Amino acid sequence: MAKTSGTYRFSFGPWNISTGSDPFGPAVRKEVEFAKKIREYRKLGFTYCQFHDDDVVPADWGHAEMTKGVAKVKKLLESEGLKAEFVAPRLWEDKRTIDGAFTSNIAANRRYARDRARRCIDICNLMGVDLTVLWPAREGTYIREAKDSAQAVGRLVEAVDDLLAYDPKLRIVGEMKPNEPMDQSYCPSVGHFMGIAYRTSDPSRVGVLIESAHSILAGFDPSDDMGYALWHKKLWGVHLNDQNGLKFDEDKTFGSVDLRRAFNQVWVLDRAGYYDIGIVGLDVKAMRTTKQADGTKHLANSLKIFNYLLALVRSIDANRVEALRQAGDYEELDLFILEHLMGK
Ligand code: XUL
Ligand code: MN
Repeated sequence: MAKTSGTYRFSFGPWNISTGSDPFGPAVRKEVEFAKKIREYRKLGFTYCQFHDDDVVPADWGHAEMTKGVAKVKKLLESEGLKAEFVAPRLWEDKRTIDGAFTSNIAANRRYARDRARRCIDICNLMGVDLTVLWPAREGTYIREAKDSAQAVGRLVEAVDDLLAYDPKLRIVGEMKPNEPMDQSYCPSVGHFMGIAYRTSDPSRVGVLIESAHSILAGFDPSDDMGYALWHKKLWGVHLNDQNGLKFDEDKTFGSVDLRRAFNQVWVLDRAGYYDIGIVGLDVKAMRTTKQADGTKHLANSLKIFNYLLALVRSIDANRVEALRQAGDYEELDLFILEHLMGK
């Protein structure tokens, strides 16, 4: 990837402009047509799109139809000066994935998951991207006795290996989340997926995408998760957002719950030169109360907050931080950071 000298590139997915439906109520905003969503990207300051396979073309299209459909989307992106960041297989909506995809107890359903994921890699190739994301949404259980947990881990390794073999140029990132929709995921954290990555046939092509809300739901600080993955040189994607405590995955505007926690994420990313490594994805959701005309504000606002925090990260007196670290004066460091955040 070309050096961008400190300049970040931003992405989101079409699902981030949503109708506001939730498990307890229907849509409150009209579905925005796909091409119209794509035309919003540049206006909002974004240059990369994230896709699920069926955001690009329906999952039941045959090869010829799929090839044509992908070419159409690629052309649309090009006409807007946009690029795809990744295409991810949506392995959680089809009836064959009700009880898991790669870890289903039913062999035919595991084959469906494998074939659907391979087809997604075909779409990646047609779109000209070398990156896919595995969010193992249903690779877990509602009750412990439902599956063999040790066997499930092996099945996840096999699934990743299958894709690595299917395309020798492909890079795969796992996006881990501890729960929701399942009671308990088999791969709940960044560290869990890292263990899997190192057991695959080519660990150099397996990394992670860290979502702030998912780390918070697991009880971790997202910036520490990022530091962990960065040391391993495996942080190839982020989904920045925010989360108010341990409840359903909220996908709130970046920094809207805990500015200092958001500041720390930007700090860790910027110190590691993430701008040369990956793209900043903002996996944020509008509040249900948001009006149709304001259905993209959460995206623009998240990007704005990122840039405000970036300015704070870059303007902090790093020598003072280091001196306070050396002195072990964390009370003073605490105040120094808070004052910096408050513009004092
Ligand atoms: C799920 C989640 C997904 C993935 C893309 O919580 O974050 O939106 O990011 O499938
Ligand atoms: Mn996400």
